[in-house]
This record gives sequence, structure tokens and C-alpha cells, in this order.
Amino acid sequence: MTNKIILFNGPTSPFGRKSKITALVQEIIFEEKIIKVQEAKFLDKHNPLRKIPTLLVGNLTIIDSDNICIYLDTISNKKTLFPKNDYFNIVSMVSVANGLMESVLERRMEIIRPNNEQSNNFINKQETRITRTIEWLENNWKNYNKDYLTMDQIAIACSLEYTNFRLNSQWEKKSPNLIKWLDNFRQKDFMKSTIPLEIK
Ligand SMILES: N[C@@H](CCC(=O)N[C@@H](CS)C(=O)NCC(=O)O)C(=O)O
Repeated sequence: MTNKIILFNGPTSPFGRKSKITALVQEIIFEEKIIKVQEAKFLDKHNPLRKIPTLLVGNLTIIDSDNICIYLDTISNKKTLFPKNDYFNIVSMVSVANGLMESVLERRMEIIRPNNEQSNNFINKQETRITRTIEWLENNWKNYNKDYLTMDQIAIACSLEYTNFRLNSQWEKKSPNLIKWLDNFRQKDFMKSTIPLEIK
């Protein structure tokens, strides 16, 4: 009997979105449980960081979206999202996209704190990093496999859409290459079915 796969996820997490897309494109059968991570005490026994995404596979817990994506890719019969010939380029670009997601998330966490606890310095630092990272991707990301789906494409698409969702879409005016590519990429079913939604 194969183990049931449970993905603990949130409604808006870009890291969770990247993991869910990987499961969808790699045709892995899984159950998604959308949780309120701040209240999810039960998660602590699996993941002491209490973060989403967290993947349970029987007795095995997989922590961190990168590990989850590699796991899902490894158990799939579909074509790998991490082709060997560009492996290190792909995983490095995934790390840049992760950093962008993290900065957008950190900025968001800061601006929802009470006014007297917010640091403008911290917010400015994140915004500068966000702008610099997108500019860098515009000029440096080669999209190594235009006709083949790779993990960096998924991660970069999730990070740019998360920027639009939590910050704004100013970058689009200055990034003709990225927006041209994203406009096409976001038509894919797995992008459309995983758009982040705020639950009231
Ligand atoms: N490096 C982690 C980052 C995951 C992460 O930051 N998740 C956020 C939601 S987007 C979270 O669970 N935050 C809960 C908290 O900080 O309390 C990954 O790639 O999975």
C-alpha cells in the first residue's frame, strides 16, 4: 500500500503554491489541507518551525518547499522539473525566486504590525531588495528551457504573482522580458487553479 500524501498549505503562501503546482504537474495524488498556520499547534510535532508548506508521507515529514518539490519530482513518472544539464542554474534561480517571496512576505508581516512596532528601515530594505531582484531577473534569467517545464519557471512565476498580490505590479513596466513570458505562462491551468486568494 502506498502512503497517503498530505500537503499542509495556506490560501496565499507562494511557497505552498510552488509545492502544489509541482504536485499537480507531476501528477502526484495528494490531499491538500488549507490551515491557518499561526493557530496550527498540531503542526508543531511534525514541523517545529510551524511553517507551511509541510508535507506528510506516512511517517515521513518533509519540511521546506524546496525539499517538498524535489521529493514530488523524484517519485513522479513524469519528466523531471530539474533536468541534469541545467541543474545548478535552475536551483540557483529557484533560490532567487524564494528570496523574492521571502522579502515580499517579510515586508507584508512588518506592515501589518501595530504602527508603533513597525520599522521603516526594515520595510525599505525589503522593498529595495524586491526591486533589485526583479531587475536582476529581467536582465539575467535566461529561461534555460523554453519548451520544457522546469522548477525555476514555476518558482519565478509564483514569486512575481505574489509580488503583485502583496505589493504592486510596478515592476511590469520596467520588465518587458519577464512580463511577456509571465503573461503567457500564467495561462497554464496549474497557474490559473492556484491563484492566491485572501480568505476573510
Ligand atoms: N523556506 C520555507 C518558507 C516557508 C514560509 O515562510 N512559510 C510561511 C507562509 S508563506 C509560514 O508558514 N509562516 C508562518 C509563520 O511565520 O508563523 C519554504 O520554502 O517552505
